[in-house]
Amino acid sequence: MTGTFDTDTQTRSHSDRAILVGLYPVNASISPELSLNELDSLVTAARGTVVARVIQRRGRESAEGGANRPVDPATYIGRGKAEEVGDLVRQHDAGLVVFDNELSPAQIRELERRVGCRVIDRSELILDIFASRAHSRAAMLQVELAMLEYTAPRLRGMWSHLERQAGGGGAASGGIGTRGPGEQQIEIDRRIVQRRISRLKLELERVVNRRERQVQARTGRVWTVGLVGYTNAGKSTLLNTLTGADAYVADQLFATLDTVSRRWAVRPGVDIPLSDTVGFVRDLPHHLVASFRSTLAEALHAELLLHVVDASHLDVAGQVAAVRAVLDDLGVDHDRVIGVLNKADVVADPTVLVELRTAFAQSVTVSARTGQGLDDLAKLVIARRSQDWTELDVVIPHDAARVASLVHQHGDVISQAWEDDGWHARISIPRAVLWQVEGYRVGTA
Ligand SMILES: Nc1nc2c(ncn2[C@@H]2O[C@H](COP(=O)(O)OP(=O)(O)OP(=O)(O)O)[C@@H](O)[C@H]2O)c(=O)[nH]1
Ligand SMILES: [Mg+2]
Repeated sequence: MTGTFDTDTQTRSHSDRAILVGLYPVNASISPELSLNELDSLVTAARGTVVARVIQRRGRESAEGGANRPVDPATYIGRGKAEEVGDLVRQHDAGLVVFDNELSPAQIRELERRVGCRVIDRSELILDIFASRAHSRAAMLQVELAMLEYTAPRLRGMWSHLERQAGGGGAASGGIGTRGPGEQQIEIDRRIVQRRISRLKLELERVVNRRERQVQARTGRVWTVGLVGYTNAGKSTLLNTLTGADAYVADQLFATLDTVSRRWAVRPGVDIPLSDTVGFVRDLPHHLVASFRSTLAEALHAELLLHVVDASHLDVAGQVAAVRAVLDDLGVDHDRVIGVLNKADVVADPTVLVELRTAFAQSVTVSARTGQGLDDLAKLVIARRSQDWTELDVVIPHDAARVASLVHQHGDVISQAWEDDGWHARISIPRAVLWQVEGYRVGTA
């Protein structure tokens, strides 16, 4: 798939030089600077360079206008401002204008005409990053699906525009013979797109189901932990530190697109499957949320979720709120979430941590980089698990191999010895399977 920016460094010229534009109400919930900082990081993640920023303010956010109300329906930011952006494009030799706001296909066309280069919005930029990062079959399917679903209404938009053109004659509009060839072509394109979307959805379901079965077969476990959080919060770093894995870590947005699962030895003899997943972002294009739902679902199935937070980030409260909104949307119960306040090593103001703690029912302050707080995290997780699990001593006779293998499949062996009368072990197992070993229990509980 082709990216928004030229990746070939030889030809990198004006096409990777971008200008950011944002329109914000005076009482916006997020500061325009912070919002554009994030857009800047997104452009960097797509291998572009930001050469200028334009902020446009408009009146207070009104109930009926919503956050996305344009200054002018045709140009979104107004003609004067569009002209200003056009001047900047020429002055900086830019090849792309990226809007922080969502634009309609008609607005994009009008703006491109006025500023003299390609115009995209934040959603399209995010789709572009995902497209260039997708490697696994599931991720590629999800990205293609999101892109097609993004394209489908645009084809519709073009179609209605042609319809208007063809139907210019008043009463005759829509009658036989008024359908132009362009319109027919778009109608066909739409059908092709719809068919492809259905096929992708089916295939995606198959891939995800297969993977779920593999994960289940591999772990055979009922109690797992999932990492969730804003992009760049440090989820993959935490996975690596805790499990010794080598998941890809980078100071860029959306470094991870796939779910990976590794064993985390929370204490000797006890390991728990821990899974990493795609990061969240404010106003994630809903097509992406929808198509990544299946990947997210894998992580969200976990009994316990660790919401990893970059406590050093300027907009940490906004990021926590954005993640929570997605979790709520996916029906995750807050009780199942522990806050992991990460990057404590670079938090300048400790009062931030105090405030953040109040946002979670339960939380722990850590640094995935220095290892600070990770013991506390493990203890917290063990404590949570012990609500669903129990520890006991058993003696299982050598001829009861079925029971021993049940213990190995579902539980953990904390200590063991083989003696004449059988296998002596201290084990930890889910309460759900306790009845199957109850008969072999020895000593006090
Ligand atoms: N100072 C500091 N930096 C950290 C810490 N944890 C992670 N980082 C850095 O934060 C950046 C992002 O880390 P990742 O682990 O890739 O973050 P992620 O949450 O997996 O991000 P995505 O996969 O993009 O969603 C990297 O540059 C890490 O080195 C930490 O505890 N302290
Ligand atoms: Mg990651």
